[in-house]
Amino acid sequence: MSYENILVEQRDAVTLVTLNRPQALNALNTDVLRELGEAFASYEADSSPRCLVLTGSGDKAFAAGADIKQMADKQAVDFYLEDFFSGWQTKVVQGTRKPWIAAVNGFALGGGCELAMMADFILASDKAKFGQPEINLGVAPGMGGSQRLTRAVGKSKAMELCLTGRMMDAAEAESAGLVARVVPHDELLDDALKTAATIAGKAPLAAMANKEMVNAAFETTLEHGLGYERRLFQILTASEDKAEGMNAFVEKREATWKGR
Ligand code: DAK
Repeated sequence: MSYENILVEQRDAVTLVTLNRPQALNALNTDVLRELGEAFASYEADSSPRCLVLTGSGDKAFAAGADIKQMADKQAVDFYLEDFFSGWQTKVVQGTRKPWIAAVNGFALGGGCELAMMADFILASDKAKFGQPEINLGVAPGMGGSQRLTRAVGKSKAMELCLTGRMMDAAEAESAGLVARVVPHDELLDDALKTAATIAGKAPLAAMANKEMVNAAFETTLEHGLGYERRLFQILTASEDKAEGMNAFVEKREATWKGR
């Protein structure tokens, strides 16, 4: 498949997707979102790539938000009729069962921050900046920012960021729990690809199940979450990869995963 607004490369078992509108700080428009949805759908459907990294091109931005120039003249009716940014594309990205990482290499603002927060986790360059500055445009987050940011950093900081529109740097984002790790800017992509390769080397069913059970923690009570985790564990014990993983440990050799 060929894309105009994103780059998609296979690096062994890792798919690297790069938002590619550096002249607009990788601002997200409907074409970018459509292509992103297609790339994630291909990743999900193909069993060979086992982890995905999403990053931004250029030195400044992951994505500086939704494309303000595209939204400026749109009326409420257009947003509604087009189901702008809430159609199948974002559902595909959010609903991906296979693991993926956001490698945030600069500004992640508004929709850019919201996109990064859809990832299983965020690795950030020490130059990254996060924020939900929609209030400066007379609007508010529309793609999950008020919900995911609040779950990640708590009410007080999420509220402060949304109400003031200020950006937080990578160190603050890490200490607030939004970011898994901060790495030097020039090492971000290598680190993200290496981390993704580590995940890609794990048993694929187990990776999916780990992702599913951690995400379940946000949707349910502790008691139900613990039951859910136990059931998924029990299901995994029926897999060929469970037998292989445990036998490999006992036999002191590397496991060879089948994804079954
Ligand atoms: N949209 C369009 N173009 C953008 C952009 C954006 N979000 N951000 C930057 N650019 C463009 C600039 O216009 C400029 O283009 P030229 O003037 O060269 O043509 C180029 O990128 C470089 O930007 P700057 O010259 O401004 O660069 P600086 O380093 O001076 O400043 C900045 C960087 C990131 C601080 C600044 O560009 C900035 O404040 N950008 C806007 C950030 C922002 O407000 N983001 C939130 C956008 S609102 C929805 C769901 C979600 C959303 C909407 C609807 N529905 C479900 C309906 C999401 C909304 C948003 O994300």
